[in-house]
Amino acid sequence: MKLMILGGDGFCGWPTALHLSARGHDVMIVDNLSRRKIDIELEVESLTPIASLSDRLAAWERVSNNKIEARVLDVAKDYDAFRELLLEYKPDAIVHFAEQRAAPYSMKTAKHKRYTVDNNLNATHNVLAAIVESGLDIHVVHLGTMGVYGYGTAGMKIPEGYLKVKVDAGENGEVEQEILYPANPGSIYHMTKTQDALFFQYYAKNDQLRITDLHQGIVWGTQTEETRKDPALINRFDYDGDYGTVLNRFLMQAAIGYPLTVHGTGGQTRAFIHIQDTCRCVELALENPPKRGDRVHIMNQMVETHRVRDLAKMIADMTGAEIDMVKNPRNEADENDLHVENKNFIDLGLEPITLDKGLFEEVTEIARKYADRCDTRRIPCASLWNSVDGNPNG
Ligand code: NAD
Ligand code: USQ
Repeated sequence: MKLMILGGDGFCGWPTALHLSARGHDVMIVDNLSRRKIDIELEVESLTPIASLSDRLAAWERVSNNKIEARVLDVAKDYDAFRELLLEYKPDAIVHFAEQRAAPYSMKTAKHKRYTVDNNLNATHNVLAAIVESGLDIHVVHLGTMGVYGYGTAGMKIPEGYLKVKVDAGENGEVEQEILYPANPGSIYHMTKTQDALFFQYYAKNDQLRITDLHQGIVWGTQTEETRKDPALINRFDYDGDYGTVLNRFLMQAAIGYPLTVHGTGGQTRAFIHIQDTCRCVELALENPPKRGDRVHIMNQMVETHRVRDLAKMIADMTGAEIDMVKNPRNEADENDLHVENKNFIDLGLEPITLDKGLFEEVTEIARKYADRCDTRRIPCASLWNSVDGNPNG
């Protein structure tokens, strides 16, 4: 297949681009390098030393004999250039990772809220509008989030995107319908993903675009089969309070002897997936596209659920790390239960990688190796959720 990977320089996009190139697909990366620029803004760097995009691509060609093309382009802003690129490259499918993905960053100030909304909604809408205008039949695989469902306790297994409901229609009796699972975003970032979902519903209905939306859980791990092949291929590792996600942060904190930062009671339960499985799931989604006229395919891209304080205890027991119960900077429930359906990917052949001591060790080894690159001042989460908590920017 000819594949265009939007956001292919990022944490999920880079290993996915390599994974697909290694399996014989023609790959073009499109990225505006905004994630690297945000590191400069936040005065922090990936814990792992990441090579420039051109050095990454040269290293990949050297170790694999495969060439990945790349274009530096802002999908949210450079609509005409993006449409022209589609007409020139004519991809069979687009994998869309190109959004601002950190919930804390999206809550920092009004400026960050507005940037996240402008960037994410325009990127997604530009992709859809450009496909229609190009007249090409391109399958869109979008990386969405489990967070669209919200983190209340649903009292049931969360289905894959759609919910069967029975409505009391008065004299017409009971009406059965299948609706999009009610959106319940917990941050401005998560809200942009719930709005992406409406764009997808509309374009699948009106223009018969073929769209797969992957509701992904928290990704952990760093390296994949391909990124291990050369130091210049190493994946990024975010540990700071805005972009670092919980499990990678705990593993890295344990490795450098920093007490594990559990927010509040640590009662939040979340869904997790290893980065290698992210690559495999995208491959499976590409191999199993919807037909024209199908409704949006929605799959829950997650493997297991865990409560934050249980993860902290597991890592503390393994490593002797201390646990620090810090005041929760977020506006979220103290406790939630989470049960998630992931039958679609299992039926397509996903053999899930689950939390495993060996993989933990790999992450902690990386964290130990690059510990001198860690700026511990950047570890605490400094972005507060709402004005009620005294956030002057809320
Ligand atoms: P990331 O920030 O590391 O990568 C995103 C990439 O997209 C970056 O390289 C960035 O420069 C690029 N980008 C952003 N806006 C762009 C634009 N307008 N034009 C061109 N390029 C642009 O994030 P990630 O962790 O790789 O996440 C990728 C996607 O997966 C996101 O959409 C995110 O919502 C989703 N996701 C990530 C996780 C996770 O735990 N990391 C979990 C669930 C879903
Ligand atoms: N948390 C801690 N301590 C920390 C960091 C986080 O207790 O040091 C808690 C948070 O309060 C939250 C939970 O851990 O309850 C998860 O936080 P996170 O930062 O790991 O994940 P989140 O903000 O939900 O976002 C990440 C990705 C996002 C993706 C989402 C998938 O950044 O792109 O969409 O995971 S999901 O969580 O399933 O919606």
